[in-house]
Amino acid sequence: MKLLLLLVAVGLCSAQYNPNTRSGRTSIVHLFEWRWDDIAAECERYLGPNGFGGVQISPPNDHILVSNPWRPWYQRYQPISYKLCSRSGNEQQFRDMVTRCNNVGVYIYVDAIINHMCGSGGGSGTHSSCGSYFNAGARDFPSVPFSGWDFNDGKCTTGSGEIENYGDANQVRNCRLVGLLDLSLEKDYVRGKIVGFLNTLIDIGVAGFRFDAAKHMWPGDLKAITDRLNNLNTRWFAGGTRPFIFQEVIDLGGEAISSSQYFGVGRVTEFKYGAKLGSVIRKWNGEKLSYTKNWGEGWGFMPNDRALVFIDNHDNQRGHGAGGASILTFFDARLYKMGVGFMLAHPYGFTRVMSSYRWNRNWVNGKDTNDWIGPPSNSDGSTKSVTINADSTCGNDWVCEHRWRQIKNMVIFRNVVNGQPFSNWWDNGSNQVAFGRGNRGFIVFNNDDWNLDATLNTGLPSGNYCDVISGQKEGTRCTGRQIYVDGSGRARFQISNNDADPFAAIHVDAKL
Ligand code: AAO
Repeated sequence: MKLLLLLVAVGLCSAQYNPNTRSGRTSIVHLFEWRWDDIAAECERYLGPNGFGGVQISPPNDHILVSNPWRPWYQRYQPISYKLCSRSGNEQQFRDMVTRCNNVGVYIYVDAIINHMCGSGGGSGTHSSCGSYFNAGARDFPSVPFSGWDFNDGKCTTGSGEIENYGDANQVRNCRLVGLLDLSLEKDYVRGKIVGFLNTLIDIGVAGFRFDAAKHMWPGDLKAITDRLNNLNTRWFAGGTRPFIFQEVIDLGGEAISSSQYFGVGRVTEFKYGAKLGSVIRKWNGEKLSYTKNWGEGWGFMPNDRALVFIDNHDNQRGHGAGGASILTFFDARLYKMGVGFMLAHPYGFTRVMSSYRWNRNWVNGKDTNDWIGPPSNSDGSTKSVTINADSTCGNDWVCEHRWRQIKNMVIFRNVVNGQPFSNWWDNGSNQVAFGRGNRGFIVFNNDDWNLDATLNTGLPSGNYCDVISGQKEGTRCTGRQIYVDGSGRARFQISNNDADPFAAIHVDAKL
């Protein structure tokens, strides 16, 4: 009996909800559209040394090449086959990246596009990243192979064959999402092809998957697929480790499909998180930072141990997907850093940091007509590499939010306070708040239009601390402001509303 209980406990710990990050590493970063060679280098030179747990990569498999508009980022969300050649590199480069990142304890999470193939109007020819022949109109994808039998055309009941009403779960799951040919995941043959693709990736050494468009797949089909996945590669992971699963389900309420239907399969993206926090930090709709005292489940979010949280993602930073105008992005850098800082300090959810490339936005009637623009690229369409400047920022229009001092230091903060309770909350009834994580870390925000000057109970041991937002500890010195915590754990914070970053954070590893 005791052995059985132990086995159950071990099973739960190593289940699909566990991110499988190396012990003490608590966040992943989405290196959107990065090349495999650049990711491998970034794991070694930056992510490993700075405590990042892993990388969500762009879809690694064969995808359509779209010419109008020219090579948009979204072409990678239109699979042609499961061969591993994409805009980010070939199979050899992919394997090399996984090995090099794993070897420095930074694991790879694959964006898996398994709901559909390319759009119905994708044409026929060999315009795919691997040069594979296909014929979208004829539903012919010989490199898998898939044929007409493998799609849901017959099951969809709308006249257009498209999803017309998100209030009807059958439509959402059996019809086409924006024209994308919808795979029939109830078929054992189709499941087998997808399982084969995912198991190939697992055997190469990846640690888990984002299931794209999970809302558009039946949870039972996803369960049947995940149950057939291999355990992770024992070259890097303990025997019996299950792949981490997080599913893209947009649930802002008011539709037929809810996140909770997917909890049996794995974690789920909590889209309310970034939408709400964006409103709070922008002070829209009467929101105040002081209202976040019960942030998390208290705000109607899904259970903590099921949530994958983020401030923005590759869709809603450019008006795709959901969340709307409140979403904070690097374009609003000052507010964005506060938002990401809040997320990384707060215990709720498993955190994902976004890393983007820059493009010129062009607003026309509330829509960015440049929302399609792909990664920085050369004239032949190949993606430019990520260059690193002397000050450790990135060149070639790669934004590298994850390298911003404030964000990188908060990724470290989250590791330092891992497992500690939410504690020592303080607020001024408006937009000045502070909270700690047990006796390991403390953060203070001033999002009001006046100065903050308060002596607060931090819960930290007495001593001099380096604020990791205005600077950081380098050797024995602090490049930013210093905070003195007295013998009773109290410290005075003065944060001007005009500070470059109107927040401060201290933790025990930044004690001087
Ligand atoms: C492209 C072209 C299309 C063309 C198609 C095929 O843009 O014009 O027809 O190719 O040729 C990405 C791009 C798409 C692109 C696609 C394929 O975003 O523009 O289509 O690649 O290249 C829904 C899904 C969600 C999806 C999101 C974009 O539920 O899964 O749309 N995200 C993922 C990826 C995304 C990718 C795909 C899926 C496809 O992250 O990058 O698409 O692989 C409601 C629903 C949401 C729904 C949104 C948008 O949201 O709830 O489920 O997301 O609508 O349709 C308020 C509501 C909120 C609502 C929102 C927007 O906020 O509260 O619920 O308004 O109405």
